[in-house]
Amino acid sequence: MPTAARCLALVLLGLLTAPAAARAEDGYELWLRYVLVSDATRLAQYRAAVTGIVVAGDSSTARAARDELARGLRGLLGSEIPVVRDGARGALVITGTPANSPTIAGLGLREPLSRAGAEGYVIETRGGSKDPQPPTIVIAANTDIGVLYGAFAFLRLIQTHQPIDALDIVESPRLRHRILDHWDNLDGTIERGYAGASLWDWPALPDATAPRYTDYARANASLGINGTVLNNVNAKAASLTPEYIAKAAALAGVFRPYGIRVYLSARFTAPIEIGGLKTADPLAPDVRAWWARKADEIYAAIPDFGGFLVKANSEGQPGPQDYKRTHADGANLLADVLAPHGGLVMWRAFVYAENADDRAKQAYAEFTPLDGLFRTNVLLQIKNGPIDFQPREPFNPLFGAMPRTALTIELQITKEYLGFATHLVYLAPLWEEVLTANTHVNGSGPAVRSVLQGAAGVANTGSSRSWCGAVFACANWHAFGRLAWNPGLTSAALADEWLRMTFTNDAAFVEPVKAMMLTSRQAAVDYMTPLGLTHLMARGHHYGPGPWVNDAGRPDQNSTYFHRADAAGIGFDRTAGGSNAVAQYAASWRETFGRLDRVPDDYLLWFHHVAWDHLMASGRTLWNELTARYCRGVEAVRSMRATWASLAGRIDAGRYEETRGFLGIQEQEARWWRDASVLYFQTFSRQPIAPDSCGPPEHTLDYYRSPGN
Ligand code: GCV
Repeated sequence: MPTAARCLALVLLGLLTAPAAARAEDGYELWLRYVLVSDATRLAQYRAAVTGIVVAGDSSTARAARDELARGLRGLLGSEIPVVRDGARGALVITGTPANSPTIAGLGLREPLSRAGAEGYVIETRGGSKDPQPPTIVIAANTDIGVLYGAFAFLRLIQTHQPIDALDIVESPRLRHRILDHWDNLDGTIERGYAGASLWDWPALPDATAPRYTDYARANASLGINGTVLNNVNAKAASLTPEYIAKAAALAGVFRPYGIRVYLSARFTAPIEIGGLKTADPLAPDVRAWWARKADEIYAAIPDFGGFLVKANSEGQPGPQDYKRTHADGANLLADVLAPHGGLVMWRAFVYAENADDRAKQAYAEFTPLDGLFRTNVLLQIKNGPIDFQPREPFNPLFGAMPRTALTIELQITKEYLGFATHLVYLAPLWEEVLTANTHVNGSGPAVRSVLQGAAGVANTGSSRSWCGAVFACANWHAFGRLAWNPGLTSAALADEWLRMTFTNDAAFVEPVKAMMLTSRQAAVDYMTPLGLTHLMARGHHYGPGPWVNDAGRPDQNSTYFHRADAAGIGFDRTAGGSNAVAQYAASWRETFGRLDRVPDDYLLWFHHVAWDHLMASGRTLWNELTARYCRGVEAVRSMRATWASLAGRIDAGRYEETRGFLGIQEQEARWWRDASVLYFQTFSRQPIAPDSCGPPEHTLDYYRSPGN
C-alpha cells in the first residue's frame, strides 16, 4: 500500500542505485544508443552509402562532431567507418562549414545555409545514379555547432531507419534560448529531484571533471539544448564566490565544445551575504558596483558565461521589492552589468503573495504594468500555467500580454506533481497543449509558441545510472529539448522518435507503447485532478493525494483553497462574479472560459464553482462525472500495464522489468488517488458513488487521511 514512507523511499532510490556499475541496457546511453541497424535491407543501404567520413575543421566542436559520427556509425553499421581526408573518393559523409571546407564552399549551398542561420544545418544527398561517383551526403552549416547538430540529426535518421538516398533537409532552431534549469543545491541534493544526487560533484570540482559531464553535454547537444543553469533558483549566495565560480568554469569547459553555455542562479542579496554591503537595493551605487565587479570576475573565468537566472520576491526569496523597487529595477540592474559581456538575465515571473484574492492572477497583475520597461537582455521566464506545473492548467495569460518584453516559457521536466519518477507520465502532450494554445490577443493569434524567445526546462537528471530515475522519465528530457528546438513538433512524432532511439524500431513494440505514452498524461489528470481541479497533492512533498490539506502555512498553498468544495458544489469561481481571473485572457477566451455553457470540461472547475447536480455534456451530473473521471484514470493505468505485460520479451529484461514494476506502483497509486479523492469529496456532495469498474473504495477516508498512509 502506498505510504508517505514510500515517497521518501522513492527519493532515495536513485541515491542507492547511483554507484551501480555500467551494464548493457541500463538506460545510461539514453536515446544515443547506437546499436546495429536491425533491418537488413536498410543496413545494406546505409553501409553502401557511408564508407568514410570527412570532417573539416579542428575546433573542439568539430572534433566532437567527428567523434560522434565515428562512434554512432560504428555502432549502427557494425564496423569502423574511417575518417578520411577531404578529396578522398567513395560514398562519404562530408561535414563542415564554407569557411573551413573548400568542398562545402564549392557546393552552392548559399541559399539553404542562409535559411539554416547561425545554429542550423543543411543535410543533402549529392550525386546519384548518373554520376560516375557514388552519392555523397553533405552535412553543412555556417558554424561548427551547426555541424554538430547536423551530425546528431544525421545519426537520428539512421537510428530511426529513415531513407538517406535523397536527403534535402534544412533545419534551424525556432527558439534562441534552449535551457535546462537545474534545481541542484550546493550540498548535492536536488530540490524536486527524483533521480539521485546532483550530477555536479561540487567537492571534486574544479580539479576533477567526471566523464559523465561529457555524456550530459552530448545528450543535450543531440537535442539542441544550448544552456544550463547549474544551481537551484532558491539560490545560495555562495554560488557566486570565487570558489564556486572556479567550479562552474570547469563545467563550462566541458560543455563548451557542445555549444552549452553555463548560467548561474543569483541570489538577490548576494551583495550583503558575500559582499559585505549593508543593502542589496538595486538603485544603490555600491550595489551596482558590486554586481559589475562580480560580472567581470565571472567573465574572466567563463568568457562565454550565459548570465543569471533570478527568483525574486517569491516564496521567501529576497528581491527588489524588499527595497520598494520593482522587478524591472532588479532585472535591469543585473542586465546592465551583464550587457557589456553579452550576458542575459532570466527573471522569473513565478510570484504570489499570501493574501491576494486569487493566486492565479498575481503574476499577470505584477508584471503586465512593467511591459516595455525591461532591458533587451532580460528574458521574463513564465511558467506554462498560472499556478505551478499542475497536471493541467490553462495557458498562462502573461503569454501574449507583454508584447514589448522578451519571454521564455518555463516547463517542469521533473515530475514534482505527477508521481515523481515512478509514474509513467509523458509530458509532451501537456507541453504541446500549451505551446499550441492560441492566445487570441490579436484576434486570430498568436499561439503561445509564437511569442517565445526561449524555453527553460526544470531538469529531471541526477546521478542515478539511467539519469532520470526511470527510463521513461528520460522521454521527457528528450521531448523538452526537441520542443525547445522546434515547438511545432508533435507529441506523437517525438514519442515515436524517442522509442525507436531508446528501445527498438520494432513496430510491434513502438506502436502500442507510443499509444500508451500519449494517453498517460490524461490518465494522470483523471486520477489526480480531473475536470480542471488543481493542486490537490499531499503537502510539502506533493506525492499522493491530499485534497483535505488546509494547514499549510499560507492559504494559497492549501488544497481547500484550490478546490473550494462545499455542500453546494466544487471549483474556484474565476468568472466576473468571482475572482475575475478570466479578465486576464483575450475576449474570446473570456467568453469561452467564463461561461458555464462554453467552458471545456478540462477547465470547468478551474474557472467555475459548479453545483454537484449540474448536468454535464455527457448526460451525467457533475458528481457522477467526477467519480467517473477518477475511475477512468485508474482504468487507463490498468490498460497501460496490460499493454506493457503483452510486450514481455520484446526488449531487454532490465529496462522491461523496471517499467513493469513502476507501472504496478502507478496502478496501486492511481487507485489510492481515486479512492481517497472520491471519499473526501463525497463528504461535501453527500451522494453515493455510482457503481463502476473501480468498485467501492478499499479503505475509509480516515485511513487515507491518517499520517503515514
Ligand atoms: C524551486 C514550487 C516548488 C518549489 C520551487 C518553486 C519555484 O513551489 O514546490 O520547490 O522552488 O515552485 O518554481 O520556484
